[in-house]
Formats: sequence, structure tokens, C-alpha cells
Amino acid sequence: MRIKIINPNTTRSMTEKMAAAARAVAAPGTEIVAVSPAGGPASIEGHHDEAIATIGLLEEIRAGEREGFDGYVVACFGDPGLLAAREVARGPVVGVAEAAMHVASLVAPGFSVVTTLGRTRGQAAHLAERYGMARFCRRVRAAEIEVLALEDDATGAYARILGECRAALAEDEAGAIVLGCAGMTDLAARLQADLGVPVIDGVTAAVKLVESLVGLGLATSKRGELAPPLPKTYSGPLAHLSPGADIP
Ligand code: 2AL
Repeated sequence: MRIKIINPNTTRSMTEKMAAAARAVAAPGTEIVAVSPAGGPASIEGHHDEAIATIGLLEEIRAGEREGFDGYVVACFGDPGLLAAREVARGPVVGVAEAAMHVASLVAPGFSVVTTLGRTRGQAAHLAERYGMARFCRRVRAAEIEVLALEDDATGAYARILGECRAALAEDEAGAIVLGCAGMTDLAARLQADLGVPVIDGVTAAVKLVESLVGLGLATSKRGELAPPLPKTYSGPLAHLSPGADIP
């Protein structure tokens, strides 16, 4: 099985971290390919970043369909473009936020999300509502760390995230922690060892969910809302994304 992980930001070091984490949990016989779009924001920390990053994400999904991937992971915690990607892809497409929240709900009665900047807390809360996860999500917390600071050990990111996780366990009645950024994937095992509760990283959770869905012979339903985009002409610089009859 071939799974394509799309990091919608353009920071290659983060994409490589995700590839390593995914390969560490992937089943024998699963090939992991991790990519970033050719252009777009280096980090995604708000609605505007997310909207721009969605174009590159969809380009990578369309390329993935030509390359014959079995399933996809949208590897940014805002799950940007998730439903649009599902319109385009034949196989399953799983977002890291939805994967992490669903998996957390299976191992604890409630979880807290620990994310990067406070301004992204609303986005995570909206997703919890949209996914029916609000009843499990005790609180969304921010360590007030910029996404790119996760790429630099000297920023003290780990200690700040650990402190916020400890506060979640002390104050939120959370039994598990959901990491609110795909760039935290390399911290999950260390945090889990330090905290003694399940710490869920969405990248690895999403890879295992895609493997499960493909293994069960399940693909994205093309009946109704997630049918391929209607063929039409898009104009200007986005003309190459015009949905055609053959390639979605
Ligand atoms: C993210 C993420 O997962 N990747 C990125 O660039 N921004 N999310 C976040 N809350 O910071």
C-alpha cells in the first residue's frame, strides 16, 4: 500500500520528521511518501496561511491520483482542504486533527489539545465541534510557540509544551493529550514517557487509520457531496486546477 503524506507547509525539515515518524509505525509493505507543496507558507498559523496552503495541497492530491496512491494524510492540524481533497481522491483522505481526536476518544474519556500559538486555538475548537469531538475535548491550550520554533531545539519548545500538558492533566480533567501541530510528531513518545498518559500525534494516528481503511477495502464515498468536482474551466493562474472529465 502507498500512502502520501502532504505537509501543506513548505518547511522540508518538518516534512522529513513526519516521514520518519510515519515509517516507524507503518506496517511492513506500506510505502510512505511525504511531500510539501512547491509553494506556499513556511508555517500555517491562521486562516489566511491555511487558505493559501490549500492550493498546494490540492495540487499534491491531484498529482497523487496520477501516481496511484492508495490513501492520503493531510498533515496540518487545521486539516486544511480536507473535504476538497476527498472530492478529488479515490482512496481515503484523513486529516491529522480528526485522526488524533478520534483516536484520543478511544483511549480516554476526555482529552486536551496542546497547540502552538494561542491564535490557532479557535480553529482546533471549531474542528472538535465539526467532528463531533467537542464532548471529549476538555480544552484547547497553547504553548505560545511559533511553528518554526519546533524545528530549533534551542527555543525550549519541549519544556513549554511539557508544562502545558502538565497543566492540562492538573486542571482540565484530561486523560490524554492531543498534540495540536503536525510538527510536534517527534515529541510524542518523549511526552508520553514523561507524562504517563496517552499522547496522540495526529500524523502517526492518521497513517494507521489510512492503513486500516485501505485494509478494510474502504474508499471515499463518491455518492453526493464528495463526488468529483464538476468539470469546468477555472481562469487565470489557477487554470491548471480546472476539474476535467478524466483527472479530477
Ligand atoms: C500547524 C501544523 O500542524 N502545521 C503548521 O504549519 N501549523 N498547526 C498549528 N496549530 O500550528
